[in-house]
Amino acid sequence: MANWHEWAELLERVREENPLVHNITNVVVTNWTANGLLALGASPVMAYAKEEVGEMAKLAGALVLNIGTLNDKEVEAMLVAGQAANEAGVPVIFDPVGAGATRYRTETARRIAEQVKLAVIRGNAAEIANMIGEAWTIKGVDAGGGSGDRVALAKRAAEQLGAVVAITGKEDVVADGQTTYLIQNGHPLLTKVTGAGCLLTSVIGAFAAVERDAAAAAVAALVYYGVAAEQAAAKAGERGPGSFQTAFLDALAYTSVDDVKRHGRVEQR
Ligand code: ATP
Ligand code: TZP
Ligand code: MG
Ligand code: MG
Repeated sequence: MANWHEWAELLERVREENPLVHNITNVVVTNWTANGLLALGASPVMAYAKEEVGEMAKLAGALVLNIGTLNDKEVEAMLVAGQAANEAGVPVIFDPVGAGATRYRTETARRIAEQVKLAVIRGNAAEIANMIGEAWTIKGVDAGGGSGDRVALAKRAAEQLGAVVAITGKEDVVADGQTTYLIQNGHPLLTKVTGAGCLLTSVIGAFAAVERDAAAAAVAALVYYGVAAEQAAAKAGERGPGSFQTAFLDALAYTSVDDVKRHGRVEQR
């Protein structure tokens, strides 16, 4: 494995380059995503109209597509933006929120993956399984009680979808078809903050904007995010999810490359 400690330094590159991240995301997490990207040191923009998304995507360092509260108009804009980003060589990161919960979500997630070249797809195990036609229980937008080999699932999905796949949960798995990485950082309180996954997908976008190796960008983003959550939980976890959420936003800003190298738990499989 390329030394993941080297990849951890991408955090500094994000902060130096302050990349523009174009998000077409859901109504639940819009403000949280913008604030999280600002705390990290990236520059967020949300733009949804099909009349402008192609132009915006081409200006950005990365495009993030998220189907959390999808509708036809937005999906059309996602396809326009995705294709413009592909033409301009801008990496596209996809969050298939709720794929498998309804037919519309599953079909849309697959359609986006077919029509747009995706650099990274990040979701819970159920969403990723359903994208490749495998059954896995899902409860609304949250991972259901399904169980299975998540490492093997990530590998299959990366091969079939031709993208780096990140499956998150208690333990995160990143697969690029050849190599698989396991990241053991994070905190259970992240599951009590809506949009913790969605913001993470946009954070991967910020890292992908400064690093063309999408697996390196995804691993670096995940380990940074998990370490930030651990620091936030140590400071404010006892007070509950509200205090944790605020502390986590702060931790996204102050977590350093050194913290990530010191506390990161990454293995290659
Ligand atoms: P879900 O739809 O299942 O809620 P999500 O899209 O919100 O998923 P998560 O899988 O919860 O996304 O991942 C968001 C972040 O939370 C990741 O950094 C992940 O490592 C972390 N995380 C999730 N569950 C746990 C846990 N039980 N312990 C530690 N970290 C966790
Ligand atoms: N409903 C539709 S999108 C959304 C909810 C609750 C946010 C999901 O965010 P995450 O990051 O998957 O927890
Ligand atoms: Mg969640
Ligand atoms: Mg999610």
